[in-house]
Amino acid sequence: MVTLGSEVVSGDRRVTVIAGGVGAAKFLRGLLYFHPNDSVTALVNVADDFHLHGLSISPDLDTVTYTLGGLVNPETGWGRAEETWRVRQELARLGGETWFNLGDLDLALHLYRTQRLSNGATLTEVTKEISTKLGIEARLLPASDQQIRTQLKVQDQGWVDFQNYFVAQQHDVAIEALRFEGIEQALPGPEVITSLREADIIIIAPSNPFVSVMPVLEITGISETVKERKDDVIAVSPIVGGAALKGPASRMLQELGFESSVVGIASLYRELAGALVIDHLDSGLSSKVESEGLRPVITDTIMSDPKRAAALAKAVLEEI
Ligand code: FO1
Repeated sequence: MVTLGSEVVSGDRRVTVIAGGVGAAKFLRGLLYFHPNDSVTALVNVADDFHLHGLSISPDLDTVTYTLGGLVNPETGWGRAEETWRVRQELARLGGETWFNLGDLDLALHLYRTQRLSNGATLTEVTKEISTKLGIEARLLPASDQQIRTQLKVQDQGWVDFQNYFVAQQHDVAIEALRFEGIEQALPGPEVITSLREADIIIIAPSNPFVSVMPVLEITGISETVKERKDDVIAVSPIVGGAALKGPASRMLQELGFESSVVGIASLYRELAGALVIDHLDSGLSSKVESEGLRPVITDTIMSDPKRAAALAKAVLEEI
């Protein structure tokens, strides 16, 4: 790291970020604001992926792609800005499935991906094609080219698919367990392990540890590789002041038997990361984070705009 007056220049260290959806996308956009874009790789969760209307939908990859391509809907953090909904309206008229909101512009991406996959391209290849066309210089890698599907055991319902839990039921139901269908057979994408081995820094993004980070880490060889690099791994807590900024991470921690705070996050990452970035609001818990074996790094972690996200990413790079 080179310091020029008050300006910090982050050099061209290779950074690999383990990423879920909205939180990770905001963090990556902040990082790319100042770090050489071609030195950054995002390993993106694919266990939220599913099929609807015969289309292959990859929500986390698309959230990262749209955010880094400057196309994301700023209100939701997913989907396209300036979206229109004519197809959805017509589907509703026909009595089709409209619980998962696919806008007209977004549909073009799913059509393209589905067509390319049915032609025999891999998800890694299609992701590269799309990100290149959208002018993204960072490398976006699906964690696997094989199908992995998160399922949650919901009280009184049994096992349900992730998007049913997350979108159709608005994650407003209690869960008892989770599993990743297909993960035993899945292999890491072709460049995934190399990107972890060659990275100077590995960052676990502020994503849900259970449904965004774990389904990446549990793919054969990934957690082993991350553990070997533990001293170069830093995680950013998605929990601030005891609550998740978005999504069900906080209640999942509780329901799955962990402390619903940065201490619960530290206990999940204790074998994987050397340091955990926590918010000033949680500074009172830093000694407990330390007791879990992670070095606490205290900074502002709320990414309310891209500049704050960049400041967070800078603080993370300065720590390792
Ligand atoms: N999230 C929602 O809460 N409701 C939706 O209708 C919805 C549609 C959607 C369409 C495309 C896409 O790429 C993402 C979409 N998401 C939607 C977000 C997504 O399902 C979740 O944020 C992630 O899977 C969790 O990381």
